Amino acid sequence: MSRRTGTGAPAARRRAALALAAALLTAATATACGGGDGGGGGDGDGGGDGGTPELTARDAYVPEPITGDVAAGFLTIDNTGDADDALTSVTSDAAGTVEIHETVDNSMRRVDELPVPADGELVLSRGGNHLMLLDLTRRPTEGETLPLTLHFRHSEPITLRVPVESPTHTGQE
Ligand SMILES: [Cu+2]
Repeated sequence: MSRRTGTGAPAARRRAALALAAALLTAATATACGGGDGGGGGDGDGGGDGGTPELTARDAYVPEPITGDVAAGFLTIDNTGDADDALTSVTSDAAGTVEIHETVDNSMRRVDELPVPADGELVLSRGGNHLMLLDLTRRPTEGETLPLTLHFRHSEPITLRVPVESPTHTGQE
């Protein structure tokens, strides 16, 4: 157990945390989090046609993490409106940082935002897009809830109490 304090290497610590999280994300065959491998996506969304996005969040959960370093978050955001929106950031009193990750070719990477298309949905689920809660204030345990606030490009923020489920919970049933 080498415990390092204040050597100013948060990147290394974060990398380790992300690798751990990757392992937690089930058989997603996820190798590792690309952590900071920019990329930038670059498929700008087409802005609205003057319509309005109507967002609701459902089926949110956080599997109980094995350590207190990092936890994953999953949920679905429905857009019943007639304009596109995008999830641009997530915040939580329970975590210092919440990152938005996507999974491409079986590896995860951080993205700046994810689209919530008009009359569509954004699904965050195991093996796919997900949230990564870093710098947790303490290890969440099954049965409690965590506060999570979703921020969007156009819509008002949505604040949730997200239940902490068993480590193997999938949200399917
Ligand atoms: Cu990830």
